[in-house]
Amino acid sequence: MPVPTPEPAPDVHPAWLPPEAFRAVGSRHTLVAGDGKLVDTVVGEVERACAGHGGTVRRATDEPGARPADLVLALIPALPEADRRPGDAPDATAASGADLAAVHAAHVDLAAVRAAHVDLAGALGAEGFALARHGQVTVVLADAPAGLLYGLFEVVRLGDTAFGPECPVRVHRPALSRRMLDHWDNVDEHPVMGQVERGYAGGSIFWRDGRPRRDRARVRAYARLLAACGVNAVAVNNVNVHATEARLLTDRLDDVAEIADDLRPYGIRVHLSVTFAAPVVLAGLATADPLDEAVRTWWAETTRRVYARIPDFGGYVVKADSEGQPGPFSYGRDHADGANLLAEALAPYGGVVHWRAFVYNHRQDWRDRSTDRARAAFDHFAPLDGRFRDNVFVQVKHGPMDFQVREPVSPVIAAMPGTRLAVEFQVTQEYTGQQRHVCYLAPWWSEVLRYRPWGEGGRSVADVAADGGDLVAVSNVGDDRFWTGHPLAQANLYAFGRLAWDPALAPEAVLDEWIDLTFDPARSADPEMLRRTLHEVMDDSWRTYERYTAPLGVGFMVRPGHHYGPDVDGYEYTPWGTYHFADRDGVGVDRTRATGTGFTGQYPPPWSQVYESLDRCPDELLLFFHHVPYDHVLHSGSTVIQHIYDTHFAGLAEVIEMSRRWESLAGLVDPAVHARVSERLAEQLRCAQEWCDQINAYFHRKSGVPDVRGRPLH
Ligand code: GCW
Repeated sequence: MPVPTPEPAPDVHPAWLPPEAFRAVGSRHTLVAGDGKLVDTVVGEVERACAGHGGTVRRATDEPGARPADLVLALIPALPEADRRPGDAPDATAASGADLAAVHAAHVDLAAVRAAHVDLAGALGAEGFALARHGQVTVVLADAPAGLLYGLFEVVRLGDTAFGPECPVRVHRPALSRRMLDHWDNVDEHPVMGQVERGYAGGSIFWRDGRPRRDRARVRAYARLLAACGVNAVAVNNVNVHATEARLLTDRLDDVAEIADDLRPYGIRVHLSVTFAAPVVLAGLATADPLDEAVRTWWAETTRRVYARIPDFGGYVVKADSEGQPGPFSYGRDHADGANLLAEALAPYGGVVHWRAFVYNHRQDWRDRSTDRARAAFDHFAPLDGRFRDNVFVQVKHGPMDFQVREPVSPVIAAMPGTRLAVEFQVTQEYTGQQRHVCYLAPWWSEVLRYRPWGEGGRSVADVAADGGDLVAVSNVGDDRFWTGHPLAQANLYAFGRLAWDPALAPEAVLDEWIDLTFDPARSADPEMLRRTLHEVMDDSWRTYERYTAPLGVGFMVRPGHHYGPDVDGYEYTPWGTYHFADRDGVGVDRTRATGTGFTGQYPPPWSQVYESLDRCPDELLLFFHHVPYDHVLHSGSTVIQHIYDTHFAGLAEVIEMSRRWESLAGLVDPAVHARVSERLAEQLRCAQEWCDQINAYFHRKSGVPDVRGRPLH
């Protein structure tokens, strides 16, 4: 039975899957070979596409169609064996003319398709697929149903190009086997954090007022969008687990199962954030000590029940001993003890623990210069390397602080060769404009993924994550009609999925894909201008945001609490460990081994030396690693103080230009999208002006150094 595709309310924006994106598939004739739930989803998708565009779809087991197939989507094991000796099988990249003829004959010769690709069988894995063009027929082959689903979405992405001239077989396999989103969604609205902690797109897509939302079509539509960009795992509740949310593990498990049912047809597994104190708060045990026998038994039994209800359940996410969440420290145990307790309970079912490394002292004395929050994750976790069970993923924020617009890569990523690591990104724009500012984050993530902790020639962050680890991001989605509040922030969600599938993709190329799917420029009055302008607005928007906010990697300078807008000293005298130390002479945090906190020593060479050295430290991270006088000369030739003035004026000017460009798209994009983005740009402009003025005024007043260009500094 084909799975019907979800139909959310008509005012919900289709994001990157508008009906037009399916024109190339839906106007053709498709044959599907194979069985399974996800194959049913594939058939449902193609049926819907055909209903809108006039094509047909049939299964290999149906009566032969009247028309030749243009597209074959087939599980290799479902194809009939060719009646030939192995030596006769043509090679995969160059099927013989006879095979080509057979493939595009009215009744596609599926045996010939199989024979042509005999070497791919078993090599594509659980999610991979191969795309080939045989004469007039496009063929997608997979070993397993998920591969067929991803293959279909690749064909959608390619559009008519997928049906172009013959080309060599292209094999696609995800670099990372788990590509996961964490939702910081609360079941009950939290008095301070609301329904979604750090959510900027309305309410939760999963929960409302203490219950699962009744709008299941919306959840299914979300699953569909995620599958189309490659995401295959979702944690459905906040890592800060409050009282109601704790119960999702036990008496509210049916609610989780309901979401799992909605996500499953698109190959997405559900994970749950749990509280480490669960045995105490849910079962009344006297302790949650990970080495206590009764605690172990409780987790084992509770987990058994979870799997009895949700057989494909993914596992637990845990924030322990962090920002007030309970953890093993209360019992004199460490994070390995804690993580292994849950891992042991999950292991019989193939489940995993994502144990977060975001552990630091959030009650720091600001007078104490020796404590360095940047050091904390490494100090806690690196010594535990090798002690975690095989189904534990230590989940590390990509930077050592907290999703600032610029940070170095976390040294933890290079410090735990004996541990599976999940690298964590933040798609929700907590510190990058809160989905009121345009800030396309893929260039930033791409930089992180390509960074080589051991220097040129060594492995990259993406390599480390791919080697037994995974990639996780905090979602930016809510029940807003544009999904992400700012319509252009959809691109960040799309890009996260695509980079997790293939970290080598270029951010501009990913943006191209997103633009083509979402805006269908080919059908607009001016395709070239539409594409170009969207690139102009978005490509460099992360660097623009960096220019008008905290300079040179120093971070924070945001309003405490909600983290929006400038407040240079907002965090300076707080317990949070987020300081810039600006005084009349200079600014920045000395994290050197020679005179500072020693954080640079957490990196392997060459970076331990590069960051230590004032001469070699990259400009953009200078104030993260060094405290320097305002007249310190950067590699760029500018002084620090002049750089601050110049970049802030430049960033503001770029936002003005961005707004002008966006206005020029009126009439070329959906008016509702245009209006929403214009409204957000007005706020971005107001806020960028505020940043520019406050930062410049602040540093002018501190330093007394005038702007060499004589601009107003207030
Ligand atoms: O960046 C901080 C956020 C918190 C968040 C925390 C975390 C879920 O301000 O809201 O809590 O990170 O990552 O756990």
